[in-house]
Amino acid sequence: MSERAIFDSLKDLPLPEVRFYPETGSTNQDALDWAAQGAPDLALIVADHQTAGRGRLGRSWFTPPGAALAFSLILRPALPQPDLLPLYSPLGALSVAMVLEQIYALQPLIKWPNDVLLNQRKVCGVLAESLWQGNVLQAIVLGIGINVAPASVPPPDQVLFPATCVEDAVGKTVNRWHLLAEVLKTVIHWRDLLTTPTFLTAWQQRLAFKGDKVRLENPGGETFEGILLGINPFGHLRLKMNDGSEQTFTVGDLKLRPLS
Ligand code: BT5
Repeated sequence: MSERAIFDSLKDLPLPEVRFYPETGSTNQDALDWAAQGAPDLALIVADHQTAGRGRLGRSWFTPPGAALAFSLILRPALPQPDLLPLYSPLGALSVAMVLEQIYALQPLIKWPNDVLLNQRKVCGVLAESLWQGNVLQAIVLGIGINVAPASVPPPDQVLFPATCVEDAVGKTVNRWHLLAEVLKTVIHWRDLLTTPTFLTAWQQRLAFKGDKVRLENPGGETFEGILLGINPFGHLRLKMNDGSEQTFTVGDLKLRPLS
């Protein structure tokens, strides 16, 4: 792996600073620390190997060396709008899904709110974290992990949901840095469109398990079952419950599983 190849692939993007680490704990942690020290908007951290990659709720994210993409982009919203925070992980998922469609002719779906699936298996996870000073939002760290080569797929007993990688779906090797550049380009394009119907439509069109019976589980173990109808204009998930009523669920720490 050549560091030069990474910087070359990113050279046409408006990134003020890029840090590449052959190995680190978590690029999200690095980016939060860097943001606290004043990193500019669109500062980027990329790692080849994460030893403490993280998911939501203290879960871990597997990133072995030489096989995956793991990166964190620092976003400093010009007008900090905390109510838009729940839309940032879908922004990451939508961007990855669109690139997989456009470049590799794949048919990814987005498992609400933050996973990208290929053939009903997880190929990418997104973790958006925020940095606050008092009650003022300072920065958002958009962390994205993509399984590229087969070695990046965790063993089945280490995952809550089946996993896969881009190369298995494409059937040939994929240039990680090219994929990285395309995803970043797409994130930069869509970040300004979060409040538009176009963003919600693009997300909804790719929503996994639409019309299927699903179960949502909150961190307290409480479960909700219903037919997945779609998302509302705030990005909340809409379910038709067993009694025929419609209920919405905010993007949070809910686990979604198909029941079929
Ligand atoms: C996520 O959390 O899916 C968010 C993952 C975000 C990872 C990126 S990598 C760059 C940046 N730096 C970080 O430290 N994190 C971000 P969640 O929905 O909670 O899913 C976590 C679960 O996914 C784990 O508990 C495993 O079951 C499973 N998992 C772990 N590694 C995986 C992988 N490589 N591929 C597929 N599934 C995985």
